[in-house]
Amino acid sequence: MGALLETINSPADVKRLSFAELAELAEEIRSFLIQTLSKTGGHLGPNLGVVELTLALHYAFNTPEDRFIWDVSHQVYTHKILTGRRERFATIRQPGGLNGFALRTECEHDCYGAGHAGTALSAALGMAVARDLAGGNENVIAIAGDAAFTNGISFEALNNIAEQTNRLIVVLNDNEWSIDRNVGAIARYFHRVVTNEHYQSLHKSASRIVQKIGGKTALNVMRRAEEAAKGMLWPSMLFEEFGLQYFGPIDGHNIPLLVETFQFLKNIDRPVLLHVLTQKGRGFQPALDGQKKFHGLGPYDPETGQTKPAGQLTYSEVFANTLVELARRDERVVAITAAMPNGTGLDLFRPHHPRRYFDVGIAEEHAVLFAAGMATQGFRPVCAIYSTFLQRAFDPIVHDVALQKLPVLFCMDRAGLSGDDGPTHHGLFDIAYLRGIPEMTLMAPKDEDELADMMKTALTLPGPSAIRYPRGTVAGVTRKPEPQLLEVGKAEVLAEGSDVAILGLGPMIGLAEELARRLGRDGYSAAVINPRFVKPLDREMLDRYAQRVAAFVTFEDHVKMGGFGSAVAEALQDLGSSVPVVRIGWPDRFIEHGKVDALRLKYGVTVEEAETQVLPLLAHRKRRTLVAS
Ligand SMILES: Cc1ncc(C[n+]2csc(CCOP(=O)(O)OP(=O)(O)O)c2C)c(N)n1
Repeated sequence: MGALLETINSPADVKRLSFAELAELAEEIRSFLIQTLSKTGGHLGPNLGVVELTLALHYAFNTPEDRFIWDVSHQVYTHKILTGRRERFATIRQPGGLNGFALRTECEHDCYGAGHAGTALSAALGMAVARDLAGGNENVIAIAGDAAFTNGISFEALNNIAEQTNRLIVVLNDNEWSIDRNVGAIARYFHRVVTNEHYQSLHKSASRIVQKIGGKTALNVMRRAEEAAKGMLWPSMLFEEFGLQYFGPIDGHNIPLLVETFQFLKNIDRPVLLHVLTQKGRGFQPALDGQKKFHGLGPYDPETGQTKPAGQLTYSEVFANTLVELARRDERVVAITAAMPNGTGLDLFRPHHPRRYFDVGIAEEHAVLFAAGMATQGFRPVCAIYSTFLQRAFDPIVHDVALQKLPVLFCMDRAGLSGDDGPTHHGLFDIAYLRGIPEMTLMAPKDEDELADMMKTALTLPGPSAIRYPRGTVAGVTRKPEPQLLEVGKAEVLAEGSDVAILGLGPMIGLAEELARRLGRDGYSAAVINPRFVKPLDREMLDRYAQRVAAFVTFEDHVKMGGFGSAVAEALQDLGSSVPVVRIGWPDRFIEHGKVDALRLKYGVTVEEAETQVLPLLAHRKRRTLVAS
């Protein structure tokens, strides 16, 4: 760790440094980030881009009194380092360690938590208005990336800011990247400014003056240069139309300029937007060359940026490859992503069917409505959206897709516990939010071969459907040459049994099989069932087993409340059965970040827990078996 960095234990320590020392500290932080994340993994690129911006913010403002609200908050690593978490920083994203995002419970300097995009402006406005009502004087600063402005909520906030307060600072951190390249009209609008040569030369000379003489004069010169550039480049002045005074764009790596600007903006009695230009991945060539990869990644070589080869295919890749084939046979199939072409695998689909591939930006609600529109015209849209991000689109799924019986397929990647990212990213609620929606068909494949079958099946259905599958690599089963159609609402019985029926949803089938083996060793006859469909549930199968078994066990990688086990219990009650159901899944609380296996153990999402709960329910069966023998 660098000599300056070792002295930084709070924002007050930052304020003691000269600008030259701050620049040095920025470089020390960069190498610290590169080294540390090479072991832990994390959002390297975004964090390398905001080192100077974060230093300047902490230099010019005073948290926790002043409030920083970071959009997504994947870029808060320097903020964590500067706010008393330097020594624990190597624990980031590790079990029991620092979370990878801002977390209110982690530190008083994290005034607002996030993990999903587009929330910062609205939340910051709420804080600013609360301050105004309470007669406070603190500064409220929202820091949001350019891609966050492709999200509707940011614009809903912009529409409202000037009406509600005259003191709010919005920092637009423009690096031209989302995870992939930022897309759409807003991205092009920002890009125009960045690439204009005339602006670039004005900008350079203004920055030079700031560096040479510093102080207010320099800022005025800078502002005049920016004004000239603005007048030419921003005819419609988007933000000014919204009632925010616009400043910039300024160099987001120039600490004196940033500090000077923040100090100036503090005293303006109008909401303002400061446009800063930063370079994602700055200071690490592999990250500059591989923007997508280094947005967020696992451990890597700190010299070369090399990562371990993936080995086994992921569920996302199988999804994408299958969709390529299905789209080849059916021209109505189109694929939609909300700024996640890489994560969902759809960047593999794109070269095969470029005209049928749509990246709509970080805009899940829009993605679903767009899909609904296409479906009304006879297309078969497939929305590839992570389980956690589809939460955003609940109403369009109900009101637009399901109510109108439109055949949109939702492929929900990262369904289940996501591990290192933590509670903002766990996909633990999708069954609960989808299974109550009329017309919906909801499936979970036990392996990659069945994922392909389910996709093929879904594309024949007259209405909406959803498939949930987990993060990570596939089971590695032998694939059929062709996917086959599944009978809707029909479970697959993998092993017959008469004492207990064990249902393992999706890849949780492995736990069901293991429980059956253990119970078998104890002399019980256990049926193992792959439910395939959460909705419609195979009631005929449930009824059949309810006649003979002493208990059902359900395993799911989802919250128990409202999940698959609940669906089974409800169905059994409707069938007039009083056979008990042991439900194994996640409890009614938010699950922290950590390793999946360790968290399963901690929260009882295990075979052992199921065994403990089910054995007392089977005791009388054992006696019978023993007496009979
Ligand atoms: C609602 C939602 N959809 C998708 C994501 C996945 N995601 C995380 S960061 C990111 C890109 C953010 O880009 P930007 O705001 O420009 O910040 P940068 O990483 O470029 O600094 C995306 C799409 C998310 N966090 N939230």
